Amino acid sequence: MSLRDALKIPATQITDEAVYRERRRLIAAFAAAPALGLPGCAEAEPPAPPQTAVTPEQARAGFHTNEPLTRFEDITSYNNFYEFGTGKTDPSRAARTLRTRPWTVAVGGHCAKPGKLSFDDLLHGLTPEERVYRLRCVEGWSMVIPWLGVPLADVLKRFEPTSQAKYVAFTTLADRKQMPGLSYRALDWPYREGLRIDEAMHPLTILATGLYGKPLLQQNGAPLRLVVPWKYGFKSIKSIVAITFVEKMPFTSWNDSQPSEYGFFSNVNPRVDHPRWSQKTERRIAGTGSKLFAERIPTQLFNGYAEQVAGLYAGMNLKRWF
Ligand SMILES: Nc1nc2c(c(=O)[nH]1)N[C@H]1C(S)=C(S)[C@@H](COP(=O)(O)O)O[C@H]1N2
Ligand SMILES: [Mo]
Repeated sequence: MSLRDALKIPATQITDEAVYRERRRLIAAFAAAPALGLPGCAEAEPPAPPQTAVTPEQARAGFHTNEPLTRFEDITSYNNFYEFGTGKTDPSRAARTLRTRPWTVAVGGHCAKPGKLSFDDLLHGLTPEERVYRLRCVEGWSMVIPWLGVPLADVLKRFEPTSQAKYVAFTTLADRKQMPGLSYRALDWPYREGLRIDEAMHPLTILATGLYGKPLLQQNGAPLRLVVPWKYGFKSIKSIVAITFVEKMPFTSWNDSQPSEYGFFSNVNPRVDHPRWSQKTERRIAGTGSKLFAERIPTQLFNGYAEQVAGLYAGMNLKRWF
């Protein structure tokens, strides 16, 4: 199945110059509009996603960046993985107890072909491709990582989601024997995350299996984790054991823990501050020598991927749906 089929977009729209121009207009509108939406916009449910698409060429332009890469040793030693402790250096020390083979992922919900699959079956026929993406964490730091990953869409479409599949819910393993952090109720375990179906099917969204050409280490979410480069880091759920197609916006761990601080969408947006800190700038983990952080830089709308993803949120009040 082609990308176009997966997104159910007529061919005319994909090649249509007008679609491209409309996307440029939307990006400009997002950039110019005040953070607050129009008065009176108090929707209870998010608006239906618009039917927009990026061409494979436009998507590919998002797969690479010339920015300096974060060092392997920093990507693998400065982590958030609360199942192994809440300190940034806890996971690299504690996650060795996570056994990543054999590994099964249960895929079900609103789909024609649910199944329980091993890690290898899940990736059958797909060769992980290198994609250099920025990972933006909510607390003001970011990394530039050469991920190895497969498009999540290519995996999902095999299970034949039905029209009731409006969202995709993801669940991390929760095994007290392997994950010491589960003894503390830092979050309502298991760790859960979710995407709207069009976000899940977007070509920038990948299931990552490695970085710097090597299989993922446990602290980065082995054997497979989500990477959604235009969203804050907590959407990148690690060590996934279940993927479920659902009709309603699913439970997500951080939204459950602090609903006023973490929304369902969590798109990187410098104009929507976290209640306890500004989201306008970030520090790259791109230090040299003994320095971990580079100088502060302005955070970009959608983490710099507006060209590829702004169309998904056309007409949506990004302050209300943060
Ligand atoms: N299961 C699980 N996934 C998780 C987390 C977690 O605590 N548990 N932390 C999230 C957060 S807050 C961030 S910033 C990223 C960090 O990914 P990294 O350690 O590979 O940089 O993982 C996300 N995925
Ligand atoms: Mo994060």
